[in-house]
Amino acid sequence: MKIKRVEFIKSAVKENQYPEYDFPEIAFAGRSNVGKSSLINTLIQRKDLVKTSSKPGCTQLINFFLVNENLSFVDLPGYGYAKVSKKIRSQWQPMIERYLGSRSNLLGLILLIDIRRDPEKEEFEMMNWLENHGLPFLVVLTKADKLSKTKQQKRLNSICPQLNRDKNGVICFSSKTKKGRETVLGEIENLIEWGSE
Ligand SMILES: Nc1nc2c(ncn2[C@@H]2O[C@H](COP(=O)(O)OP(=O)(O)OP(=O)(O)O)[C@@H](O)[C@H]2O)c(=O)[nH]1
Ligand SMILES: [Mg+2]
Repeated sequence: MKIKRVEFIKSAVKENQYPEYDFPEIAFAGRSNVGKSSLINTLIQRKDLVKTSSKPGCTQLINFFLVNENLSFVDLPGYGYAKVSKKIRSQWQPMIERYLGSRSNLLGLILLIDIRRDPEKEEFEMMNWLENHGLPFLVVLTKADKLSKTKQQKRLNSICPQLNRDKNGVICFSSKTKKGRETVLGEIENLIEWGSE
């Protein structure tokens, strides 16, 4: 897939603020600071169209981007970051759940996990929810550049059985080196094809 044009459409909290278009939509979810916004920037080859930060809790709203005028990417706020105030955290969870539960053009989700961490309760809860709702998802292991190639393989071998997935459904990725970019784009294309059948 060639990405030619990307526009930021809007930020939203509630359903009535989501864009009204019904282009196929792919959402990016994962723990705060895992690299969701950076992954989107890498896919669309823009350094900073999506705001990123070394401080967790950067993305606080649901952000919609229109790609090639016919595909939508959604950057979700991260979960699991303890230092965000309880009030903000208590608003994020329902915001994400409402989005996932109500968005009819949502075709699939990219679930990001830091390659150096094991999946935890939040990831298992998210995967259960996705499986129960029949929403296909791809797992991307982020920040692969932080490990040597051998260690990346070791982490892949350790994480795949924990997720009960084979290696085809788990991609090693780095927004620093762009490793995995083409694979993620290819998988997004598969999701779109699958969704249009
Ligand atoms: N080395 C390295 N750093 C990365 C990578 N991806 C993201 N980062 C860094 O990790 C930090 C968080 O990245 P973001 O893309 O803002 O993370 P996020 O998941 O959107 O975070 P929230 O919006 O807070 O949920 C930033 O300092 C990024 O530069 C990567 O592949 N490699
Ligand atoms: Mg972000």
